[in-house]
Amino acid sequence: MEIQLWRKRLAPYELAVNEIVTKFNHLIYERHLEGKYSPMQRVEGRVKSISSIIEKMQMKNVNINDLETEILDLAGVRIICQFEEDIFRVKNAIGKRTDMKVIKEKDYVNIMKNSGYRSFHLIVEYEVNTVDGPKKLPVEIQIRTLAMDFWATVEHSLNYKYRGHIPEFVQDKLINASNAIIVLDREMAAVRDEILDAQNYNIVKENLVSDILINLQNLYKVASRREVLRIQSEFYQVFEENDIEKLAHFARQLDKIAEGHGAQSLS
Ligand code: 0O2
Repeated sequence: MEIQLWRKRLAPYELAVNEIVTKFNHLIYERHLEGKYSPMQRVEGRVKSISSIIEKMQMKNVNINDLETEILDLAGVRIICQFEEDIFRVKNAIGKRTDMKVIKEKDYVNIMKNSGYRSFHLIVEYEVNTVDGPKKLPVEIQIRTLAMDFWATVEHSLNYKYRGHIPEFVQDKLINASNAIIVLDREMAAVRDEILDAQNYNIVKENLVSDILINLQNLYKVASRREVLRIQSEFYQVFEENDIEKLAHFARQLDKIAEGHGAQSLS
């Protein structure tokens, strides 16, 4: 098939990946705006490269006419979580979405592949609107922890190096590493609440500081320089104290001052 035809055939998948990645990233953004922890840490996506599609078609003996029905990971989205239990929270949340329908699930988290690979896979049906009208297509969503992702990335590059024939002694090491990751993820789960508290604290603090700085910047345009300098030096003092309650109180007071000056609507 000509390269141009490949591109045309893969274009809807490109759109699906872009839309889903944007939607999931927006969920992370909304969580952070609320000063809350997001079970999704990072989202990435890709359309399978033409060479790896051809390789997979040859390996699975798939005819080009059956490409879309036989190869279900032409569009792929990967969600990275911090903790193993987040994988299942994310998977359940995806199951409740109205813009995609789960048509297949593979739990390689609890049932590790022989290679040592662990991840939760979903195939969802997703509709895109193309120039030729609406088109429903499958998208593979892989959900894994940071540690599982590290393992998969390393193993993937080894597979590339050894062209699928990783020597036995390397394979044994990879299985050991995967087992070590199970232990690591369980250990991290035990201190999850502590870690979340610390991270939430940082998110709340970052949001407060960002709001304060925007208000100060806007006040410079409308209030007297002396007043803004006074507020600014008060802010530095409160910031130095590292007390989130005081910082929140300061942010609320500043909000009122900015509102009084009509400074909040300034960009
Ligand atoms: P790439 O280069 O990542 O795209 P099936 O449903 O069994 O008919 P499939 O697609 O082989 O078909 O299913 P599976 O096993 O769920 O694998 C899909 C993808 O999961 C793979 O895509 C990999 O991305 C990942 N994966 C599965 N097994 C392994 C593994 O042992 N190691 C690593 N690193 N990744 C794995 P591709 O097309 O193989 O590769």
